[in-house]
Amino acid sequence: MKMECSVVHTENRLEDMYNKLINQDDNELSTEDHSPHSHPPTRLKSIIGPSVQTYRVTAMILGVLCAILIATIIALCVRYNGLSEKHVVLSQNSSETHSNLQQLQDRYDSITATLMKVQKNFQEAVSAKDQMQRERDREKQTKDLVMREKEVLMKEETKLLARITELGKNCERCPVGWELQNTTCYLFSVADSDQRLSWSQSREECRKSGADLVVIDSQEKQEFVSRTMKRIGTGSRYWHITGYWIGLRDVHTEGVWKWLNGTELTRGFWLDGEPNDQYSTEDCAATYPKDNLLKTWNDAPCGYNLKWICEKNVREN
Ligand code: 2F8
Ligand code: CA
Repeated sequence: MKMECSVVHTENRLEDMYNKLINQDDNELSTEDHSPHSHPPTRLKSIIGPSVQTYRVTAMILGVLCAILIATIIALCVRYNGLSEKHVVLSQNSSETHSNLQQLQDRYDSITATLMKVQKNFQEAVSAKDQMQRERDREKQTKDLVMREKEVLMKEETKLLARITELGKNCERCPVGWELQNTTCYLFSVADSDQRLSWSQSREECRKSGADLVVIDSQEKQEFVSRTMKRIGTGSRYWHITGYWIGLRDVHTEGVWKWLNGTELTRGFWLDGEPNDQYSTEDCAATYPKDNLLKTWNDAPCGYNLKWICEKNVREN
């Protein structure tokens, strides 16, 4: 706009100058030549002849330039208005985008917080699962242990039931507290576990019951006696007082072992290194609870106090 004004102003000034010069020449003409057919004044011609044309062309160019400038300005204004509207729209969009971004940020924060909670819960669940697994393993171990104990108890029960059956049969054929094996009743002197007697006293106790000290003249009897002793248990830490007197001696001839019925021993079930007649005092035989059922005998002094085993035939019905 300023430029436009400046152009107009310059144009006005040029017009003023032109008018002044015309007036000046008119004045000069009035003094020099008043003829209506005379030529224009020489000074004016020399000054404005070509210059006026130039001014006019210049003014036209300037006018065109002004018009272009005005058109440009108008176009720029229009363009500016369009951009302003776009700027407003973009500002609104930016505001909405910012608002959406904020919402998304809030959502992200919320989801992150939820995720943390879920992770925490997951960790707790994993810990709980591990704990449960450990408890389950412990329970399984306990269950296995209980099952093994149950198996042992069931075997024990089976043995006890068999024993009850056997005792039931014994009731009919052997005195109470005696063991039945084939056709013979046996008494292991364990009623009073502290009671121990010499070989002769023990034999006397058997005789009071119509029995005598046991004669172990077969492997079957040896195994039966050994198993029964083991079932009863040792009852002492000192093995040499855990023995039971049997009906075997070498009192008459050292080294010649005879049963009570006078028959000579053919097969003995001696412990390793026995009989050894220690200190030349050991002439009576006893049997001891040992793991090896066929190596349980030892010779001991006949006056030594031990438990004893009696035997007698079953009652005749
Ligand atoms: O070492 C075997 C030996 O052990 C005991 O004596 C320490 C026995 N004594 C008694 O049972 C009294 C021995 O007979 C036996 O030979
Ligand atoms: Ca001995």
